[in-house]
Amino acid sequence: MKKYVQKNVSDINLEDYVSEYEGKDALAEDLIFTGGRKRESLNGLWHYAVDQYEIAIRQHWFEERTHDADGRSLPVDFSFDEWPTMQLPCSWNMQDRMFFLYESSMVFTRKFSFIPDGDEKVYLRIGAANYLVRVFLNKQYVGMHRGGSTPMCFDITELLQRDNRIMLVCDATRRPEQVPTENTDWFNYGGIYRDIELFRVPKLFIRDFRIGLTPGKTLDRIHASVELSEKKSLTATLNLPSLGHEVQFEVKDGKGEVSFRLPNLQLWSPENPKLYPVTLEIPGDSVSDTVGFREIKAVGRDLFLNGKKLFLRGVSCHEDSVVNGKAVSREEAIQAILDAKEMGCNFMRLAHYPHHEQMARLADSLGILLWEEIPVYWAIRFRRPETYKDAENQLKELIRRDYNRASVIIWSVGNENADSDERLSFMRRLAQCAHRIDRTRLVSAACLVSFERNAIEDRLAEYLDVIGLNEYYGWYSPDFSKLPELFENSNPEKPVVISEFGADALYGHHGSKSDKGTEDCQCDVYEKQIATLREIPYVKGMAPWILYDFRCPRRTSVIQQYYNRKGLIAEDRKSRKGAYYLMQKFYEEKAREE
Ligand code: GCB
Repeated sequence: MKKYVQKNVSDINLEDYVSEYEGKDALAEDLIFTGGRKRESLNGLWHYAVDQYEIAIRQHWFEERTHDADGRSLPVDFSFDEWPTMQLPCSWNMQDRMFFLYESSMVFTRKFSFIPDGDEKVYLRIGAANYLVRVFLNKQYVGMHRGGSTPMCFDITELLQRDNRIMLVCDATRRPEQVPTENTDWFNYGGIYRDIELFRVPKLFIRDFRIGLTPGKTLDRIHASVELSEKKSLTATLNLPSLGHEVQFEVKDGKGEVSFRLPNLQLWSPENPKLYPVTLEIPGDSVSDTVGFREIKAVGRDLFLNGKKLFLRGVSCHEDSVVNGKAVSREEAIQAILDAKEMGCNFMRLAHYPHHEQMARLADSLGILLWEEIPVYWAIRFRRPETYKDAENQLKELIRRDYNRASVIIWSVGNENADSDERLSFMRRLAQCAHRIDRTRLVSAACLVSFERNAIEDRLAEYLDVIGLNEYYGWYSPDFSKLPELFENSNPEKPVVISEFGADALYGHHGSKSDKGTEDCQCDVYEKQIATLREIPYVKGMAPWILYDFRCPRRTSVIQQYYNRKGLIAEDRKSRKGAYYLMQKFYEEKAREE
């Protein structure tokens, strides 16, 4: 009792109540390969409380001290099982008007039972929680995760019981040192908004499994690698049943790789999204996946897919839904791909952070190429080593999550940050990291332009394979004649992909071409952009901004009403603006040229 009272009193004067939770971060290396594994879902109704003052962690609610050592009841500020409930996963902003603009901490808790099954390990995996989440199980602190869009795994084997209480404290505060920072051009949805699951694995298990086509002349060589949970040596078996191919290889000290030819392979492409089931087995464990095999290459100023010249007919896309916020449903994800395909796209830029992993799986099976990105976005604090670590970890988590997805061809290490030595060093290290871990994809970023010389000029370009360029001629830069001039003044050694261009338009709002916010003005910008871009030999693709109008607190004009209106389709995902059809016509022509 004495201890508790003292603690409680000291809590109210505690300046640093956070540091005791530091240093137990779930990182990319902690992720486990989940393909083919049985999952036990913890999605469903969770009790919740709004916790603006972070009392849950200040007062150690997870300890559930409701009685003193002599059994006398104590006053407490929580009542877990009487709190209201919320269906997780979700963006809390969409659950109640009261939470619409809430950007701080929320506590979630539930009970669940667990039946142990022999000598196993158990991992808790959360698909994503924005931005910080701290995990507590059965009165113990398990660990935390930073980064609002990538998955995390926690080993909870030792803490699990038959009857369990889990508590998640999710903090959506925007902070300058995070990735992204406090200032973005999208809505900061809070919550545990992707699946919460348990995975049981044997003591010695397959932690990571990667497979893909080896870049080269013959395009029939497969490369696979495995990482075990322990530094053991054994024989692994890889099986591609539909090709009648099985191969065994040695794993030494927990790591192994194999390379072999498959002459009767059909390559994956948007036109022929051929996928093969594959399994990997070690004694006592096995995983599986469904994968496509393709080669993406940049040579000089050209892009090649499976040895054939490629033009990226793309569109950018946010993860944002009027109804579900950032927790877009599977149906909405499918619809986004189909709306893009109907416009003639073979490519989507998933801006500006890792979207739900289902997106790349759907892109694999529906046939669309992807650019995936981490939120190294406006005003990153490039000097802070911890900020770099956070960004690099998000990149590694994304690559680990989606390595086996044939649809993903580009990792983007960031978007629009002003030139400085710190920015160059930060983003160069990220690009080098992506290249080091993945030799089968291209690395890009939305690069810079020199305004004095009006030319594409970015010191970062040296470390990239593709130069991404966001340009808003006809919109933020009203003098459109500067765009052809920019291209004339530039002589890039690498393919350029226009990662953004666009203009705002409120669906159904008409006027003159110079009336900002009308469809007519948006169409005018698109017509000029298309006419210019189609003539530039080194422009090897484009991803206009953006497929759907999306929520954004920065956008307060009468036209915008808290939406960025640059969508080719309105936020209802139905109303197509005139510019959608202009792009469709252009992409039809482009496709015919191929
Ligand atoms: C940009 C940003 C994007 C914004 C867009 C705009 O350059 O990359 O995130 O939403 O411009 O609409 O201003």
